[in-house]
Amino acid sequence: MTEAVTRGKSRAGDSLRRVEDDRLITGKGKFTDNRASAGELHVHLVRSYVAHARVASLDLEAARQSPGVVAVYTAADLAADGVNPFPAVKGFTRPDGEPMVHPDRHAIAGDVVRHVGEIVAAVVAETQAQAADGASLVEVDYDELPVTGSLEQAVEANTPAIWEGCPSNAVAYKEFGDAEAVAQAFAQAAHVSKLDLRNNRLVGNALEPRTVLCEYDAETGRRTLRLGSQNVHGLLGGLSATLGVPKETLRVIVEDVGGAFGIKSGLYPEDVIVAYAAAKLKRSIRWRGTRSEEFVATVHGRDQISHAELACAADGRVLGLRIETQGSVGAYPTGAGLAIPLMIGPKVATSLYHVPAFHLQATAYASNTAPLGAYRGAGRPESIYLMERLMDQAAREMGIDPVEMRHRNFIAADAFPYTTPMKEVYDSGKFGEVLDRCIEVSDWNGFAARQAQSQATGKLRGRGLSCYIEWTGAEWKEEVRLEATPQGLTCYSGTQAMGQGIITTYLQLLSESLDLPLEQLQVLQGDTDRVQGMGSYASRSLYIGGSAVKEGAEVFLEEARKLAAEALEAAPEDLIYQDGRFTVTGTDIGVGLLELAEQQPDQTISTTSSTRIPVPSWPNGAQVAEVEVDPETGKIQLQSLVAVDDVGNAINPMIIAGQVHGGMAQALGQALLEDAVYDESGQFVNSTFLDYALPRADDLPSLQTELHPGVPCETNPLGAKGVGELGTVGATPAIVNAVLDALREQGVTHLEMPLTPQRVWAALNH
Ligand code: SMO
Repeated sequence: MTEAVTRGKSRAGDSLRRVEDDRLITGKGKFTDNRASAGELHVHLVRSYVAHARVASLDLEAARQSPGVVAVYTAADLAADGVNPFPAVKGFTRPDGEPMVHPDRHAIAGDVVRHVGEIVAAVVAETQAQAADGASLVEVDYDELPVTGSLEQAVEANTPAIWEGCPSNAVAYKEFGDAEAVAQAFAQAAHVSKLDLRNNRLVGNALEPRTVLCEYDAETGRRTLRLGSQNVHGLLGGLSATLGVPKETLRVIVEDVGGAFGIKSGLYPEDVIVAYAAAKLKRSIRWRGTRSEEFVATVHGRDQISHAELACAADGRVLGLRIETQGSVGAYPTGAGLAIPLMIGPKVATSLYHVPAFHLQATAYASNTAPLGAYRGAGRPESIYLMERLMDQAAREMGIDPVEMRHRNFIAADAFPYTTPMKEVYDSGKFGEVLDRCIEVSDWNGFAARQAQSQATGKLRGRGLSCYIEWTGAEWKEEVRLEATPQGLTCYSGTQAMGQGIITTYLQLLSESLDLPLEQLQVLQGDTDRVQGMGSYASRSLYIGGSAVKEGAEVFLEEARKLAAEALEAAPEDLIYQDGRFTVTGTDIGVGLLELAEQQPDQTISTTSSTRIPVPSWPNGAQVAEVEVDPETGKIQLQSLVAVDDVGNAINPMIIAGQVHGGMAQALGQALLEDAVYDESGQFVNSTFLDYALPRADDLPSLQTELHPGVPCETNPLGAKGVGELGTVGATPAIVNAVLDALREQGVTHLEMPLTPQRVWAALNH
């Protein structure tokens, strides 16, 4: 690790301070809501307060007469103007093998609303306050329908069907592995551990609520949508299909994004409504989401129930694993909402263990709740939580040390490439070494002394462990364009910054490859007119997009070398490139890169290249948590949390540490605090920060993170493994396992997340 620098040259491996931060922490961020647009109008959305109903009537007259109101739209207006439902989600089958059917999702609901917060009308006015006033005058009559208010209700027999043609609310199903082989393994087992648990439903709660601004170009009729999105081209595609207009008539621009974590990766109804109104009224239109709206109208994360059984030999070696998972998709399916329980989670269901026999059945259920989607980890936290709870339980039941239990089951360091029962190929890993290092750093073996100290103050102390691996990726290709002008060099990338420091990381790669100082380099993202690419999610940016940056720099230098050879009348191979300058070997005749750009007819040197990394990376690690529980109140205080991670080659260790820290905090939220609760009538009970608890600074101890060196990824030129979600995947089970360890002597063997003081106290006083 070298000294942090902000100017001059940098390279892979530097803990370069984030170039983004100076601007972001001094109020110079360019978030969508910071941008004023001349003559803009404001939208206020009328949202359903019931979970399931026929919209019997809508009275818009009073709203239309309200001061400042310019227009009021309903589903009928959008339909009359050719707006389509959201693109259908395809490729899934129901439990009976028939193709999945799902109701059309409209930007503004038509006849039926299926969750609280669904939009039934949009009021456009000169000011935000006038739009809100107008919206308050919209009269909606709902004929209420029977409600399936939660996943738990949906999985029960005979609950009200909420999608036509889907009588059981079981909307899609997948099965993996070999049921027969698993049955045989269980028949031979010395011990079987069984576990039922729930993975609590979470709200993403990005620091920046969504704002959508659409500008209308009167001359061309072209619309520019500005918002925080993880994937401008994905959004453009969905928007153009839904609006029924060619992509060329739309442009999507993303500037700064105040946190996304998956929830800003897809098309939202608000995007469609704002773009629709802009064309209809030929004005700029803004929707600014309130925190309350974000609770009920962004996609939610997790929400799964699982039953798992682990068959072991007498020495603790796993013989077989059987899992049944029920995942919620909410009121309407999103691609991610289905893929998470049915495809992505299962990819790591056997985690970093050798599991000889494996069988998994996953079913997705509809309910009258907000749609589910991606949220940091998206399937991997659910699978790893299940596996690590099961590993700890099996170890305890068999009287095996939990560290030893893992060691007996790790995929061996000499077994790579290793093909899992899910047919995934792990390229590299040293799981045993990583765990041993985490045991050492966390002083696992010095626990007894700390436990005695806690006891002396009347507290119960526990230590917990988790080992984890992550599938990362999807959309395995990225394109970059490098463009040198006399002013400097710009790299255009279709991956997307959203606070994760990717610009800094790319600048390091560019500075190293091009041997140029940082002040001559910039990275441009988030504009469908200027970049190509598939955006940022699933920890894909660095190892796919960064690999594309590195290869793009090589392609660019190749082209520049040719141009320099012409300019210097020398053979390309006789040129030496150093410090941004080509020099003819053995002379001082040369030309600088930017100077060379200036000599070109259009004063530009530009190359475009595309890089394919066709396989995932497999970051992995181990975490140890220690907690103190106050038996009087049930309150848990996290005392320490240590992570040792294998992220392959580290491009910026400081940024990685920040990513892991943030992930750990989010994981603590799920473990101890957060739960989006719907009641039986489909009301979202705790949809405000008064009732939905996010982690705060004093919930967290000083976090310790370390990277395990020497396990580069074998399948991309950077040798990097994705890191964005890793901390979240690992910390949740470590914390819960620690709490269960603390309560073990009291006979508590199971608790559901979040481990609130009430739940802990009740378990201690049952
Ligand atoms: S949960 Mo992510 O942005 O794939």
